[in-house]
Amino acid sequence: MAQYARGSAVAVIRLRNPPVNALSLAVLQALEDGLKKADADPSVKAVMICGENGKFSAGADIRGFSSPKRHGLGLGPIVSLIESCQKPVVAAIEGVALGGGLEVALGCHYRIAHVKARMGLPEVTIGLLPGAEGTQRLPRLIGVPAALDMITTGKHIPATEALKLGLVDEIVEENTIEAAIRLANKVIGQPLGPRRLSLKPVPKLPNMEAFLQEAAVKVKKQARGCLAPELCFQAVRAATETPFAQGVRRERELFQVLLSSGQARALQYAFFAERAVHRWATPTGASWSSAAPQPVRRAAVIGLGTMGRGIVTSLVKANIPVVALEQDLEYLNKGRKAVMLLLEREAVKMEGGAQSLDFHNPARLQFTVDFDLLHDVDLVIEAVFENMALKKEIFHKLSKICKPGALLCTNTSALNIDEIASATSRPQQVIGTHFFSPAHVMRLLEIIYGRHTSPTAIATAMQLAKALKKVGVVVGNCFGFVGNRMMFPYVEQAVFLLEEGSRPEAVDRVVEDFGFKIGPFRMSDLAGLDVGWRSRQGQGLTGPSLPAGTAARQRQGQRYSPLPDLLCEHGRFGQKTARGWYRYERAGGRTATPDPWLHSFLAQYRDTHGIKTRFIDQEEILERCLFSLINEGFAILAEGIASGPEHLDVIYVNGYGWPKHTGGPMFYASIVGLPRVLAKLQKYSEAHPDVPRLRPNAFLKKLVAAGNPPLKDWMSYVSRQSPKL
Ligand code: 3H9
Repeated sequence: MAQYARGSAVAVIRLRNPPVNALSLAVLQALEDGLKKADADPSVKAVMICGENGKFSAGADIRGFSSPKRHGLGLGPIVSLIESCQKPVVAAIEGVALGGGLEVALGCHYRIAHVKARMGLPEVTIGLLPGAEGTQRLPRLIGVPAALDMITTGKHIPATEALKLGLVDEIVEENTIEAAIRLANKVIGQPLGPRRLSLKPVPKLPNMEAFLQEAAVKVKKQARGCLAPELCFQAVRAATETPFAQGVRRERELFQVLLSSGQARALQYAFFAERAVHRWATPTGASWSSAAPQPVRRAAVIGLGTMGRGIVTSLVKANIPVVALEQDLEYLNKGRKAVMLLLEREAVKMEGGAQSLDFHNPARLQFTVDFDLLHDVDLVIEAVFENMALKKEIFHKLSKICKPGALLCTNTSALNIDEIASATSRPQQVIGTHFFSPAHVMRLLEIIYGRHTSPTAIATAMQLAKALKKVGVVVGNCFGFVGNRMMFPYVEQAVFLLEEGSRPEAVDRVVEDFGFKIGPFRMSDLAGLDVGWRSRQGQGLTGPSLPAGTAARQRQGQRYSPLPDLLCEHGRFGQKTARGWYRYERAGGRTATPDPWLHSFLAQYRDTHGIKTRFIDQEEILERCLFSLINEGFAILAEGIASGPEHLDVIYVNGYGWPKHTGGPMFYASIVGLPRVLAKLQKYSEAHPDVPRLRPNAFLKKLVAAGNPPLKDWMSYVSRQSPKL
């Protein structure tokens, strides 16, 4: 609702819809009523609009877009009504003014903001555009380049930047509401014409056309198949070419196109999925609602390799004092230098610079080789390389040194948490925290509970994720957890496709055209082929421990491709050796070029193994890679490793570069339709009977048999799963 009140000459309209004052139908109605009342009351000389609870408004109610009535569409006319009011209207912006919230403020004649407020038009991030005339008013107020940047990226800007851009008239450090009322009183009687943005021309640029052309190319490139940024661009372009009213009509048309697109639905699903995973639960009944986190006042990180460095940086950025530990002085000094470099770079990007991070202060960041310094930390993150014996040795030591309540985290991408915990005297405090590289940049944190992990430990790890500004997703313990376990079949299919006739660049192109940031082969070159090679050697799949006489393309009766092993034997580790699935300009180079050597190597390989090269079309490439990954997702759900499909989707979108505008793998499967996914898996599985990961999972079959229920109902079928399936 919006509350109307009158004090002296200024009427106050307060947007009220906790927690973020979303502009629901009721709020819009009350806002409209309040405005009409104020306009009609001769004793009212000015109006002030603010929000309840220190927040202006986070915009239209996103849930309304998927309701059959499509609420929120009536906002544009209300913004016009504000602007045409005969009495000055002042917006008092506290907390956030986002989307429709900022559009309301743009309709006001004056805007005053608290110094800590943030503003933005984030509609693009949920697959829409600012549809309440924001694409037409903002460029008139702050110019085309700045408006285009805000609208096509959806970024939030701090009040200080808003002031520089001219988005707000004033910022205040104290009581914003009082300051806004003072301003409203001051401007009573002043002409409103110059304050009505719809009457202003769009500021000219000397080279508008050239600017727009360049911007169009940039937006398209960054959008990677996502529709909203391009349509946002077109709406702003309309502001530069047509009068206000016509621009508004164009904005509405484009808004409708986006609203009815599947992408908006997928992105809105992703928005709520990210919030849903905060409410974690485990099969034993532990959950977010009953578990309380422990405070983390001081942390330690063991191991300053690539992961450890990123984790230390992340903790320092979150203002958590850290002890960083290495095994000897040589590694410590190397690690310290690298961490300092990362922190300096981060400080440059941050408001307040190096001072705000204070990383030269030993009370905030201390480097050591002395384990005893960990005796009083609240949490330890072990980030040494993936070696079970080493990890167990460290955890054994930790359980002797650390104080009784300390949380012991292991950063691992696949190892068994229970086995690591068995090396300690307190397995209830051991938990997996799988960071993604670079750890100070990537948003995902997979949080893995073991058999004995306590609910407090899970709650504390989730709290840590929040403090680090990451999305924590709680999952169960299995080889590869959720993310990597689903990745194995995808990568396996990609390599099988090469055996059968495809090329790395063809597979990568199909996957990247689908919207992935990077295809499986470019990814493998980036990560280093030697990592997987070492792991396969450890598992006895290749290398000296492989029993003599093992068939080249079979392991334990299943199809196996030795291609990645052969590349490693040729010294092709990827970018680091300038050769992998592609060629690079130099060792460490980033520009992948298709490699004729590899093409003839593949041809020779097929000859050696009697494989007839065939043409593989894009559909087959995409389906075999994605559906095998999705199939594994159903196995994970059926086993209770994750508590819902949203968890898998949040992991894939935030940690594996899955295109957000398709919602994530499980949402994508629901859109493709489970019967189709099943039929295709059946077809590919029949063609490749020696590939178990193509065999449709029983849970998928069950959902299809149950009539393809909507994704939100899938989990209700898990417990009823028949053992026969
Ligand atoms: C729009 O305005 C279109 C217009 O152009 C008009 C067209 C005609 N609606 O994120 P949090 C919920 S489109 C409904 O956890 P934080 C959220 O789900 C809109 N619900 O807190 C959560 O619920 P729950 C453009 C919303 O402090 C709770 O509020 N605006 C909305 O970390 C708390 O949220 C946006 O895209 C909403 N608009 O972050 C802004 N917003 O507790 C989207 C939030 O049940 N919102 N909720 O899980 C945000 O970016 C963040 O929520 C915000 C707060 C920064 C505001």
